[in-house]
Amino acid sequence: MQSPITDADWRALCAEGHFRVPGAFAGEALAGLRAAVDALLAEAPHGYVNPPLYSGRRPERRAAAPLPTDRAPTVIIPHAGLLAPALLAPLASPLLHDLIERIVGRDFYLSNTWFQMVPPGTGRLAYHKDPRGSITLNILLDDIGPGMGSTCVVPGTHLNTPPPSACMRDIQAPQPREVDMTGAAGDLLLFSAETWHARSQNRSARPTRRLFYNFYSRSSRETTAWAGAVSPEQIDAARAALPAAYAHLFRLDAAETRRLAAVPGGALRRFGFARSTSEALLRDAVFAWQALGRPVAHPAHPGFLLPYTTRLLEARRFDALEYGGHLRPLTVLRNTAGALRRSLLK
Ligand SMILES: O=C(O)CCC(=O)C(=O)O
Repeated sequence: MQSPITDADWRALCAEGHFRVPGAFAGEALAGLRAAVDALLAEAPHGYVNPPLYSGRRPERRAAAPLPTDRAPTVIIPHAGLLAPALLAPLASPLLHDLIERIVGRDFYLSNTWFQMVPPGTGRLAYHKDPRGSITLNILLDDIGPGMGSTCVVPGTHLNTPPPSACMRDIQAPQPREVDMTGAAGDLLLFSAETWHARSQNRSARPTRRLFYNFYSRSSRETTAWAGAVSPEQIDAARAALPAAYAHLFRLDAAETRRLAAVPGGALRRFGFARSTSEALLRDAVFAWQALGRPVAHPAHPGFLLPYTTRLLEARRFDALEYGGHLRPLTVLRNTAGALRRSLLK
């Protein structure tokens, strides 16, 4: 990354929830990333089966190419940056570090890192939001145009929207306002995991390759996807690949997170800020009401943010009409009945 993003770029990122930095890691940087990925693929040409995230279990190599009927029919190398520290080279950029810190607060974690190749013909991934309090980066390893298996987002939906499961008749279907996060090899793409996002079908004739890096604020999550799934030596090697000032990317301290997660204020505010997921609608609406358009700096811990927030949330106030207007009452009723049935059967 050659230069800091401008104020106009920052405003665009906050308003849209996604942003592209063209050519941020082109040239030699891209060649280094591709070489590291090639070495990983030489060991595991079909990638790995990824156990549930945060299970601490190690991924197992796939013996054969994924089938379109598999749960994740893409070639994935989980924890790629910890298997090949050369893939962490982009994170040594102070400009990028400052940008991530501006979004999620100081001492953030490298929460997850993976490589993904989307074979031609691979179908869509359904719309969802991920838990709050993070930012995801993609580095494109190929030129990727529309309909080539990249992440697609509905711009602006990190603000004032319930989760897609309450708003869309069919979360697998393309949405009218969606945009594919396309670009040239070496481009850096950022998106808020709180936008409505999915993955487009790869209708092209070739596989498309991307690197993913997800960063969590320290107040939003106690651990990382790679904790327990890679060896202590691999973590040491990853830490050593970056400047000493960035060691916080790999530092876990659950007690510190619990201290940061305490939110001052009344019962309603504490209810809203008590979970990272947006799937429980009432709590999600209270969170949005309490968090959107207000300062997210933690009042008791300088440099950190309130749990489950990013600075992108400061862009706009909560708008109950806009939030409620997205809801599909029948979908909400069906999902509520399903959740009730599941909890009664437990
Ligand atoms: O594969 C993709 O582009 C979708 C990424 C995604 O859904 C995520 O990072 O949560």
